[in-house]
Amino acid sequence: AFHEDVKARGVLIVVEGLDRAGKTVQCQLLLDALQQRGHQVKYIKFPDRNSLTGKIINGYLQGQAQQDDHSIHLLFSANRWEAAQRIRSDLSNGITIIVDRYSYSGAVYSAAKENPDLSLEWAWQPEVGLPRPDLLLFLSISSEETAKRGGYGEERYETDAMQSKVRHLFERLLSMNHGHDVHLIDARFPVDQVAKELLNSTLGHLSERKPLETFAK
Ligand code: DGP
Ligand code: NA
Ligand code: NA
Repeated sequence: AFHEDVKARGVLIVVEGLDRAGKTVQCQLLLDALQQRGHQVKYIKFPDRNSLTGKIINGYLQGQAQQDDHSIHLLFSANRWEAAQRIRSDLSNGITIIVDRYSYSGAVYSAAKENPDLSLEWAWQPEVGLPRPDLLLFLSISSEETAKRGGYGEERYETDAMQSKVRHLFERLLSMNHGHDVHLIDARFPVDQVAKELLNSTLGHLSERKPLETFAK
């Protein structure tokens, strides 16, 4: 029948969490597991430090350049908008995309600066209109636990004070209903166990046929 010839679109999966929650390792394991099952899957990461905006963001994160809080916020958002068309076309070609950080990091890391003119609500606005993930996998862990994981790196934001604010803002942002599925995954467990949970959460979404949505106003 005609319908069986229509290829299902790919699924947009976002993995979020604090620095050192294990996102990048878990994204890789999920990518491998889905590919082994015969799915076409891609991994992308934000910020993409190689694009034009990404180079500015990289300099900022490494402490080589100062930036106004609002200005750098909008550059991080622009870094996602640069990729939006590509995400749409890959999804419509049946490719599932695993995204390592997205709009949620975008809003909470900027809001955590406690600049009185940069609220969580303000920070969310430039994300409105971006492709909305089908599934958000949040690697849940406290900032005390991540701090025990061999210390942070050298980058801006990798401090106890910042991570603890980020953690609370993630909770606030996730409690606002964005209309998509959110799975909280306990990231304190061993890597294999967390990977199994991520895969189980994902398998239920792999025949996504609803049209892709965007973050609503
Ligand atoms: P990573 O390469 O995943 O370690 O991310 C770099 C750092 O940048 C990390 O501390 C999280 C933060 N970050 C990621 N996306 C955004 C964003 O959109 N806005 C802000 N302000 N920070 C972000
Ligand atoms: Na980091
Ligand atoms: Na990132």
